[in-house]
Amino acid sequence: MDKVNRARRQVGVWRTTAVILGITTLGLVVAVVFLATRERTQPSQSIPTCGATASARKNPNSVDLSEPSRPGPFHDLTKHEMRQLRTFLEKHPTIHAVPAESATVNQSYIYMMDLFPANKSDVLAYLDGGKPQPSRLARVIMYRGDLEPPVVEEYACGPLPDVQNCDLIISDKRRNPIEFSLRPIGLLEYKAIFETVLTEVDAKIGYILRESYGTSYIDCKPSDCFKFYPSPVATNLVKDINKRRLWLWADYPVEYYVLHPVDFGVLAQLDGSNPKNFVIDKLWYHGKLYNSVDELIVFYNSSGPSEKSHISRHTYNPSVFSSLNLRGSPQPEEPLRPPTQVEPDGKRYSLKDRKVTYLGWSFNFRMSALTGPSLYDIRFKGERIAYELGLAEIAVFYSGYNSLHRITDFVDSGALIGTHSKSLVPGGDCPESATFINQTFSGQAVDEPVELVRSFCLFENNNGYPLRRHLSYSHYEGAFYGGMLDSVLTLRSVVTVVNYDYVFDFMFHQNGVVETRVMSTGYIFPSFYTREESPYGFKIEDNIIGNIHHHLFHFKADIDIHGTSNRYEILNISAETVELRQQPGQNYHQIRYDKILKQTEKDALYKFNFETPKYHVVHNEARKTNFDEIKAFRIALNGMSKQLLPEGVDNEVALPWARHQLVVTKHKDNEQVSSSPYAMWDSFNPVTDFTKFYEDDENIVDQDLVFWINLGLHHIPHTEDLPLTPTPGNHLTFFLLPYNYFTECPSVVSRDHIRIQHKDTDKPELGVQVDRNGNSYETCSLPSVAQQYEELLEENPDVVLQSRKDMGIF
Ligand SMILES: *[C@@H]1O[C@H](CO)[C@@H](O)[C@H](O)[C@H]1NC(C)=O
Ligand SMILES: *[C@@H]1O[C@H](CO)[C@@H](O)[C@H](O)[C@H]1NC(C)=O
Ligand SMILES: *[C@@H]1O[C@H](CO)[C@@H](O)[C@H](O)[C@H]1NC(C)=O
Ligand SMILES: *[C@@H]1O[C@H](CO)[C@@H](O)[C@H](O)[C@H]1NC(C)=O
Ligand SMILES: *[C@@H]1O[C@H](CO)[C@@H](O)[C@H](O)[C@H]1NC(C)=O
Ligand SMILES: [Cu+2]
Repeated sequence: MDKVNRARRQVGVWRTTAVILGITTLGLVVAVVFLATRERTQPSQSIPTCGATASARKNPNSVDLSEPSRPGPFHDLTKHEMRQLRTFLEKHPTIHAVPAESATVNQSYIYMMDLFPANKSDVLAYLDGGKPQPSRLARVIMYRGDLEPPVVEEYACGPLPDVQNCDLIISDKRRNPIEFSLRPIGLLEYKAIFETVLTEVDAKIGYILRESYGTSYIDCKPSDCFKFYPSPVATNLVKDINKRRLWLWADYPVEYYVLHPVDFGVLAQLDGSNPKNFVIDKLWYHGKLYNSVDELIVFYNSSGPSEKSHISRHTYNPSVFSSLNLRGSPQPEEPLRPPTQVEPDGKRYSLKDRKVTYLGWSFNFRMSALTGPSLYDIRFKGERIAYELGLAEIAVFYSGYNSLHRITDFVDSGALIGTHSKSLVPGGDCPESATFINQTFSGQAVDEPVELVRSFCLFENNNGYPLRRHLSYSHYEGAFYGGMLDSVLTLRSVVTVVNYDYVFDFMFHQNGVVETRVMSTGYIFPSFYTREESPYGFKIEDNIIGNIHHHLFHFKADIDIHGTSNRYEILNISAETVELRQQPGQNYHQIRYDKILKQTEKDALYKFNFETPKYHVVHNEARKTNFDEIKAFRIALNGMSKQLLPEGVDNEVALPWARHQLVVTKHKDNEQVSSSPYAMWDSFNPVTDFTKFYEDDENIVDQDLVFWINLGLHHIPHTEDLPLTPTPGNHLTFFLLPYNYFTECPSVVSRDHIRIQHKDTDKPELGVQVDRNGNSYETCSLPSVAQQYEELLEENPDVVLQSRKDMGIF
């Protein structure tokens, strides 16, 4: 007998001894455990089954995507409401909006119409108190190019759909009217820029462009002409609230143009509302800034070839580094389709009037044109957990040597976040089984409402990992298995703001957890390579460096735990020194937690510190657990980021929300949004100053609380960001987790759960049974793998639980 066999036999002997010992010494206890287990898991006769039985019943879930004639308080503006509102605005004696088709920058025209959510107290009185539904209002953004000086005006108009009034929105949290220079870029302005500034560029220095780059803007083959990438210069950089400056950077029109910059850009001056006054302010050429066209011409005409650019475009070919074509040798070698999601018994969620129900969950959702996706009235098992949960702002701050990247600080509300969510592709963006949902916005150049197709997708999938599981393999441990995959419902939208794509997911787990996630993908925004750019990025292709930048995302979570009277506490984790006791006189160190109640808004400002770990929990003091503990939800932040720029200068002023990872404020109806569509430009004097939300330092004990969450990441692009930034590694998430809220994990009710135990606990050798809670493979034609697995267990139950063989491992 060799050593290995001898060792095996010894282990076997030891095992047998241990088991006999176990059974004899712990016999009583084990028997009790077995009895209890058996009692709890007798399959109930009343459990219906899927498959045969189910086909006699009907899956009660349904999906209805039609637009309601009587929309609820959270529903976005319907087409009917938008049409009515537009007619009203065109007839209004002082607003007198012009029809979109004929509008010019110097007229009064409708920039955007969006739902203006009713005040929370009125909506709660309707939802919970049986009061009538509050009237629906719209927020209308009017561009008043017709006024002197031109301004932007925000109106609240209602009641919808038969509008009676439009009133300027007056609030101490948002100034109104707003300087015209701060308005989001619109289609009309863009058109005007091409007709003025860029046409002037071509007329005056087209020859420089053609000599330096082989193309220009107008006098070129259409498929060859430069495309221009816009980058706003916020007002704090020019120290003047009325100055509107926009860099336009030249890129070759190769898929994808942003990855093909040259070293030429124009700073456009777009003051006022008359496009005739749109002119060239400055230019960047070959690593230097020029104060005027003439200055550039004089330099250029008197310079030798070495002081000029000589760049030729990448010709488009299917394998150019920036294209999205398959290249290299394909994998797998043969076409084999990827795994896919199936819903064997149909949908387990319902959708009607933008309200979703799913395995105990319900919520409403919308897509604000201004701030993007938002969820309302999120409930689990009938109890409201959050009144509102949604995106508030997206920002990305760049650095660089060249004058454009140096000033580029995008605050994406200024590009209307919601309107960039469309055209989700089944199999590419969402599982094929998903429900795709259109979204309607008011148009800028057309009177009719614009329906963006497949703006959201809604799907249930299993994450491929267990929500929970435990295996007690051996007799001694009790011999049972219980586990279930984490099947979740996801509401997804992907916002494409020019080059970047942001994937926003709201996920509902069966254990009462809401997960909010953002992932970034899309193209990076690189600059033309020069040696001076090296502190700001790696050279990743012939002519480009990927400039370092900081992504930031702001979310609003209006959490309501058992009503609106809530407390925010931290569970403060610290190390303590205690006596070891068993070694008298010797100290020992361990961790503990202390509850700290946050009293005021300023007291609650949170900056993450690795040295002081803590939990953030929210509860209603009047509703404790059976054990008199806090019955709470926990806010867990996975994706916090530190904003390094100094506070109060430059464009940092536009995002004071990025100063803290978490801010808790008392709910106010006029503090609906932490940012504004003017934040891209308004850093000289922000229209909405988030610090005002907490500067009054109000008491937040037993109040209606709003949690403002900031996630982010620094991005130093690298070659594998070509062609697109991949999402793995940049998932930023936060969770709302029940925390002593339920008496046990609410997923215990899930039929997804699989339990395996011995058919007879006293006679394990008879084998095991698999309880699928009505989803038995015999009646439900489960995937054949499940059937094969159960057949395998019949043959050899030791595959899952210790039954006949002694495996020889503890
Ligand atoms: C969504 O938009 C597409 C394209 O316009 C249209 O065919 C489809 O009917 C729309 N879906 C709904 C539910 O209106
Ligand atoms: C408004 O702009 C249009 C073209 O952009 C121009 O033809 C018209 O004269 C302007 N009107 C006024 C009052 O400036
Ligand atoms: C610069 O050179 C261009 C092209 O040779 C010529 O048309 C233009 O008149 C020159 N301008 C000046 C100011 O020298
Ligand atoms: C909270 O914990 C930190 C360590 O994480 C400790 O320094 C601090 O004293 C604690 N505060 C309270 C009030 O317990
Ligand atoms: C909503 O609340 C704001 C701020 O408290 C108030 O000014 C406004 O009148 C309220 N709106 C309605 C429709 O009651
Ligand atoms: Cu990035």
